Amino acid sequence: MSFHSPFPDVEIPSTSIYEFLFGSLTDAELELPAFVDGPSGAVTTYGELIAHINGVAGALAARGIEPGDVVALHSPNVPAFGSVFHGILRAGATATTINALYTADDIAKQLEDSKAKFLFTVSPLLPQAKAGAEQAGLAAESIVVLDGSEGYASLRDLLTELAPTPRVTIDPEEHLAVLPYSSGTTGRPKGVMLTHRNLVANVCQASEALGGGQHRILSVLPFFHIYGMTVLLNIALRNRSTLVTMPRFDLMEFLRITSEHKCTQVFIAPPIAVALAKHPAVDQFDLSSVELVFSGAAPLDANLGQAVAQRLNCQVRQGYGMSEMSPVSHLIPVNRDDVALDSVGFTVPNMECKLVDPGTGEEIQVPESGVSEPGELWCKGPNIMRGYLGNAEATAETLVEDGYLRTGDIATVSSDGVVSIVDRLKELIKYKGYQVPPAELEALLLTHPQIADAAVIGVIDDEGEEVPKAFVVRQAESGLTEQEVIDFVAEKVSPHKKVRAVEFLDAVPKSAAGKILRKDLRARESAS
Ligand code: AYL
Repeated sequence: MSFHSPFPDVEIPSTSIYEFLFGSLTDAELELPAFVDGPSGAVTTYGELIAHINGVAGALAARGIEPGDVVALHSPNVPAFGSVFHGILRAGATATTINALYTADDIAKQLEDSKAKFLFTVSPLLPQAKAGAEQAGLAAESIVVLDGSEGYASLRDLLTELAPTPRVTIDPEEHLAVLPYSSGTTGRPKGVMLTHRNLVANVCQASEALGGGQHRILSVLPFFHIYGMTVLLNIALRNRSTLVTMPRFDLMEFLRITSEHKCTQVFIAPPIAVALAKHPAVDQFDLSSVELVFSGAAPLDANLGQAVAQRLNCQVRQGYGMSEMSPVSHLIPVNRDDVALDSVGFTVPNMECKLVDPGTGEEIQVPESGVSEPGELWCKGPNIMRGYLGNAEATAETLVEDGYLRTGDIATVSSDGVVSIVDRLKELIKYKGYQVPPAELEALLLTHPQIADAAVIGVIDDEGEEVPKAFVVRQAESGLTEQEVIDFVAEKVSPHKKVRAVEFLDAVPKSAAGKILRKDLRARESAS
């Protein structure tokens, strides 16, 4: 028994994301601030943004980038992100956004897998970008350092070329706009193929529930991740809001910038809610401009959410989704005060969902009153990805019958359509909202000469945060310590992927087919 969004369908224009966001900009709107660089206060107007987007598209075309080519963007949140991101799409190319925390190895893998022909980065990230590009065989001429660096073209260099914007035809249904990387339900990160229509659709589906209208938006959540890309960047630009950017999280800067720029909407992942609810520094700032704090990407504790709402005297709302859904499928609308914060609210317009018993494969009934039994959440709608790049097998496991996407999350639904995420079926770990694919850490652990076998799962630490924990089988007579395992991994991975707890086992529990029985490890963990 499937359930629809309780809201009427919205119209989704059949157009490129550029046309959709900027096609109707008026002369008066060109003067509005699109971006404010939080640290410096520098403003980019909508008029400047459009000029820069067209300039980037022209410069890419002049360098031989054609529709269908992939261009990588590796940058923290700075105003130029918007110009480059939309410039790539304007040229008809596909943007693959790279996590700013990634190591050279991670960068090389994504460049190779996506077959990126060009890379934009920033000077603070150049050492790892350069090493990754070399490993992937990308020449220095194909790298632009936005803020400039000896031996590389800068964004200004590109813009002063004044190369004509190419005329490209974009079929919104087919043309890939972005390729963010996600490990999905299993394995290593894969390129998530999202079309122009996917991106346009999700803006249409989620914008209204977030209040629509013009806002000043504190933008610390990374634009390279789909949350920042759609929910911050694209929805804000569509509504002629102002994005106040921060390249990294620092509580004092976050509070100062929110207060100084009178931000009205603040988007966070749950760890920031802890600081907003508990840190004494919050009282030193005037945060009265804040109307909405919106959390997504990992479960928000309802009490914590309420504490933030009380302390800041604002609304707190939660959303849920996946990179594979562009990403928003569920959220609590701003105009609804009656929805429990431990839920993820309602299915967004134009979507249909069902819950499937992971044991029997049978559909779970939606009750006439009360709350359903838990089941795996399956979703369908115009925001669902086309598949994983070059990976038909993973695509077939995720996009199943009748256009449904298997989320790998366990949910319940109430008779009035409120969905709650109650567990995770898939192996993915979320650390502070960032994806940590256990398969990657397991493969790395197995390269240690004293490790015979390993399995990694997410566990909840003393602060209530999900962290990666490794279960390790040592080689015979090895005296390897827990700390040595932690250090071994920490040296090789980006900070969010560090193993933060270790336990030694005699054997990793496995199925007859050799698959790690993660649920046995989880059961062991909750029993301890
Ligand atoms: P990815 N509660 C519980 N789990 C969540 C939540 C939530 N609110 N949001 C995301 N997840 C988990 O691709 C869940 O396991 O996209 C899901 O399958 O990095 C996985 O994270 C997807 O991870 C918004 C704002 C969605 C943000 C997002 C997040 C996109 C994260 C809707 O309004």
